[in-house]
Amino acid sequence: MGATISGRGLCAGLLAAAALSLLPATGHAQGSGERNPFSAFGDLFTGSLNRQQTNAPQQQLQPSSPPASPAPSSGVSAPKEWSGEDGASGHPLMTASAIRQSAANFSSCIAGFEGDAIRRGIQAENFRRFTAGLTPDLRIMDFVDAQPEFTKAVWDYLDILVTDARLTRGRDMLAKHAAIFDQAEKTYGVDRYIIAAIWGIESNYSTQAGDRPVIRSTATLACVGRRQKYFKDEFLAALEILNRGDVKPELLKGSWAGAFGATQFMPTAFKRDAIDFDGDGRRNIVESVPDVIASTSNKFKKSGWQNGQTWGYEVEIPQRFNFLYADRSRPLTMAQWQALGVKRAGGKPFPRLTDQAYLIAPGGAGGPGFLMLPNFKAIMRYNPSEAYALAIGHFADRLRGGTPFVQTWPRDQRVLTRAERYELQQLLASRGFYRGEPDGSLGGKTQEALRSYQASIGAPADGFASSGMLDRLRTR
Ligand SMILES: [Ca+2]
Repeated sequence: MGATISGRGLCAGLLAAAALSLLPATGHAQGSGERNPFSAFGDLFTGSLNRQQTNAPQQQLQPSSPPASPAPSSGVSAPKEWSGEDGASGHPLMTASAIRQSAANFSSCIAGFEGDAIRRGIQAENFRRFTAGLTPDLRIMDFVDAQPEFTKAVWDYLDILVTDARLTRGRDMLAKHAAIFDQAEKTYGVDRYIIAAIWGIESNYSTQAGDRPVIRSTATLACVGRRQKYFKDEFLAALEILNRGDVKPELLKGSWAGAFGATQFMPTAFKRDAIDFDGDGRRNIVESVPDVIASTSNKFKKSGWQNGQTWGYEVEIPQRFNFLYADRSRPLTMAQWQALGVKRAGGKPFPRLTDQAYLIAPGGAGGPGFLMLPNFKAIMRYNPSEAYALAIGHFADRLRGGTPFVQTWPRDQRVLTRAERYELQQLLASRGFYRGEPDGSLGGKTQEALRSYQASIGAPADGFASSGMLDRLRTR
């Protein structure tokens, strides 16, 4: 499973890499597959981040050589914007020739889904209407296997996502739709500020929800590339949306992986969780604010959101702390954390000392710590990236009137590029700390190796692969 892909387009891989630097050990292993068809980190940050960040990542994704012409025998002219290159995953279905072959076979592939569509209650006539003239969007194949060279630190994402403009807009939306939020909170028991944060970060309050037709994207992915089985279900679920008339065909647009609407539901998630809250008979998460708020609240409720609790706390980690405690598989009670010297930032007490939480330190020993309560996992079920979930939780707190984080981030540090990550692994291997094959991705083995190295030089063993650590490895 590539760690750099998401349906949210170009920046997602960057965020995924940031998430990698957060918790490599567990990040690699998971991936709900729900909104996250490719990467362990999911469909990250649609609109807002993409659009603000488009330039750099797009440059990265420019083909290094001129796009190859489609094979003359294919009979399909591939969209010009596809690089025409083999995918980086090395998957046999991601080679340029396999992509061309699948594209040539696209119409018959789609026609082959008619029986399944009919079994789902879609009339043959509708199936043909919804799929008439459909062509593959091969540009998506570049996104599927993209491996961004440069990555951003978690504080960069927080800067980009938690802005005054977005907060102001969020407060306006909370005021404007207060009655709907009231009703949804009563019905689903999910904090309105979390829902408003999701809405703001996923689509900047419905203004940036993606512009790729969901039918075309999911059809492409169902017939071309390495995740066809997964996307067949998404494609058929998208057809069901049109067949029921929940969303108008011209408004069913979204990310390249098919996440759509104000809070970016994948079609299967829509099928499972979307709610008609305004009672017009349609579950319309594109146009209806009540449907958006209720559908998103319902999804959170099903993900185990605990009513009346928060997601976690910023904490101060004491000097000489043993960072092996910063392990998401090792929750402790607040009383135990206090006994270890961990304090709530800003001097406030923890409300309940019996709460269980796990510790993360996304900027290493030089940045803030966070104790994460069970609701943090509910946010991560929406999108399995720790950086994403932290941004959502913090945004929600700010909407509620909370302050910015108290502690500073190690802004002098830089997250490593892919080449630097590779070098870090090589250097750790040459010193006997790393035994795996260097691959440029910071998995659990690399983090363990880095911790051992840090301990050997008397540095805090936080496993944070910073530019400073690489410099240190280079020189001794
Ligand atoms: Ca409705």
